[in-house]
Amino acid sequence: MDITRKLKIAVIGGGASGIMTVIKLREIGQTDVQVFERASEIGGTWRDNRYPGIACDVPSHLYRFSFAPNPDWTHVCASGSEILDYLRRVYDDFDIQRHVVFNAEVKAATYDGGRWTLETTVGTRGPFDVVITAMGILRKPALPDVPGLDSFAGTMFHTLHWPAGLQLEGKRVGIIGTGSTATQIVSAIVSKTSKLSVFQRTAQWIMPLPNTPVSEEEKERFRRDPVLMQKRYDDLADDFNNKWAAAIVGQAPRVYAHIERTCRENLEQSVKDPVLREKLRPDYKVGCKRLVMSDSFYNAIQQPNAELVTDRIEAIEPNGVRTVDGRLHELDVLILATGFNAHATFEPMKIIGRNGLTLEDAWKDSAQAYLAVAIPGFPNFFMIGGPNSPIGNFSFLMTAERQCGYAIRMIQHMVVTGIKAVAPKADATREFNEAVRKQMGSTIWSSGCRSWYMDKKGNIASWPWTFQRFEDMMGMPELDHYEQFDEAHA
Ligand code: N01
Repeated sequence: MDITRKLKIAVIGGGASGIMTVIKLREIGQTDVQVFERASEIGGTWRDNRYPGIACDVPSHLYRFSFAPNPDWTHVCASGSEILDYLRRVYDDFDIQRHVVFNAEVKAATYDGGRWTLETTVGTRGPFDVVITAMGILRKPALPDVPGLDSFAGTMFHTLHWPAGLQLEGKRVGIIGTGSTATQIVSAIVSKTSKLSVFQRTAQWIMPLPNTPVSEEEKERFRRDPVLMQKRYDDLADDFNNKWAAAIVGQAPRVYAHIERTCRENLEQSVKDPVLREKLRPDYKVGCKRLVMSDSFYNAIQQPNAELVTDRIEAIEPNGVRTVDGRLHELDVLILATGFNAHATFEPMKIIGRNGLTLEDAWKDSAQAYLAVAIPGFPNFFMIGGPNSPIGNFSFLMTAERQCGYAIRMIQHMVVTGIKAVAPKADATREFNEAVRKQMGSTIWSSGCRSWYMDKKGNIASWPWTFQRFEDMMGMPELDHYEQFDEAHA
């Protein structure tokens, strides 16, 4: 047995979790790692989303890799470009470039004889002993299912494809949607437009989150005192994981009551016109849909040139949006802030596991994984952001680090035992998913609303337990839930 055995490892995706995976693999001596990135630069969601007002609504001192503190965050919540700069810095500091193949979209991954071969847009690559997917969750835009979408004569785009240099000054702009993306955009552009029509299908609960600048003195304190910076991270993590996330899954009723009261008061106190206030009042429980964090949206929607349109959209026409009351809202620009399909996990990539089993077949009823990280019949294939990852409760970077840590532990196990391939057992996977389903019924996400957490069948694809449970499960793989394959390499 060779405990220094080097595996050949493919990572799919060069966003935050892909970069982190390379760093973590190198820490355990696994240096033969190739990252396949479909674009020509790193950054994932923070590279692709370039809309005005983009920022992370998780506080910056928490929204960073645990191993790469940053004393220089300029705001409580960093802008998209600041986060992208941070990721680029980590990428350079940790010398990740030598691992990355750019413009290499993975079209197919096939397991055969104990190894994986990838078909990419730059050719066939492999074989690899292990594949780790780090492709993000919100990649595939969801377009609105309204008639006439293609007939619009003005400028129309999904928020993921914000046109560089788009001028909105003096334009009549419409935006469909009132989720986290739309509310950031509305606040950022309302003062530029001559008229902004916001098409709301469902009102959102909004938690006020003042995004104040970080003073130079505070940055300097963090530069001088890494312990202080770590304490800020730990305090935020405690608030986020043990209070906020616990409240969302019903484990902290007092915290939940506080969140609910804050959202309700925000609406009462921020919106003066009672008619508008009622239009903005959701009819479902706080936290059922992902909360919007904003201290500027209510102000923006009350500007004289802004209009909240709550009549349903009947059709898109060349000159604008027609609502069911017969009114045509004439527009020059139409922004589709209609979110993402979070359940098309790997589409359009084809994945073929052991004995020719396709992922399409394995997931024909619904996308189910073992602990959100591995799939029966697909050995040595680990996912960051797989089905039932905690998308609705934890900060994604914290999730990604723990899921990556799980894959690393499984890889170390294979190395020290000499086992060639492992995949979770079907019954362990079934039991996990049954437990998820049972628990999900008691979460706030199941309390009667439509959200992007739900797949087409109404299954909610999140993690219905506490952060501590997630951390424990990711920290200690149950090896008897796995089967081993000692397959001869072809
Ligand atoms: O998408 P969404 P998003 N006609 O799905 C509406 C993350 N994020 O891009 O509620 C009319 O939340 C839809 O209406 P309804 C974050 O996790 C993070 O805004 O389904 N309307 C809804 O209002 C977030 O949750 C940050 O009735 C239609 C909107 O479009 C996730 O991304 C910032 C429609 C879609 O909202 C997704 O947010 C931004 C139709 N046919 C985003 N179809 C951070 O700050 C859809 N809608 C970290």
